[in-house]
Amino acid sequence: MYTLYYSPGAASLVVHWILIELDLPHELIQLDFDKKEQKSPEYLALNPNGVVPTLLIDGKPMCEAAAIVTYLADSHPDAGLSPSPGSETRRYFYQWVFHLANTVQPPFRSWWYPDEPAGEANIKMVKEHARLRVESVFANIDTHLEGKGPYLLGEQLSVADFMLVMLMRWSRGMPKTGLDFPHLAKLANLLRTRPSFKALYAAEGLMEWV
Ligand SMILES: N[C@@H](CCC(=O)N[C@@H](CS)C(=O)NCC(=O)O)C(=O)O
Repeated sequence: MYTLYYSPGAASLVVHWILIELDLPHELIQLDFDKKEQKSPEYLALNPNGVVPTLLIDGKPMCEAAAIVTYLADSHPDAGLSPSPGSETRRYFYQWVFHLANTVQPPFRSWWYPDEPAGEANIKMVKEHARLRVESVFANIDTHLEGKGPYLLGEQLSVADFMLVMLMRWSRGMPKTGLDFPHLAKLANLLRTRPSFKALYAAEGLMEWV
């Protein structure tokens, strides 16, 4: 049994989406960020960083969105959302999942929490740097997809693609969004037409970026 601590549209979104995609029974616990519920002592005992997602698996907490979706995909190999460990495709799967988590996701944290890196006085500069960084990494991924798409692993859909689409969604308020890159847009549209996307939006009460 799975229990997901989430906030609508946050980094928990990809975990929620994969739980739906894999048709895994799960319970949802929404944390109210306005009330700072993610910083409560009870929640910090599960996730000391005070962020979502946390997934309880048989009552034990697991953190980090990219790690969780990789684990879920590996635990349900029949769905084919992660290549077999040891295979050549798996090599590139690791490359993409780590790239998304290590290189693409951090500037989004700066974009959405712009006071964190250098305080209130530097918000404008931090946001400008974050959006330039996102544009640059999105441009590189778009070039990759142009030659080797439609998914990050070519014809093989994987949880890395779901993660990428979540990150693209976070760019919706930027001057140049993920959808302005043609091959990223093509990938996003392939995933946004999946029934799981509609179910995810209904469950989280999301309206924008459909
Ligand atoms: N590396 C973490 C990052 C999680 C993260 O930054 N989550 C944000 C929402 S997108 C959060 O919980 N923010 C609330 C806060 O920082 O107080 C992961 O991928 O799971």
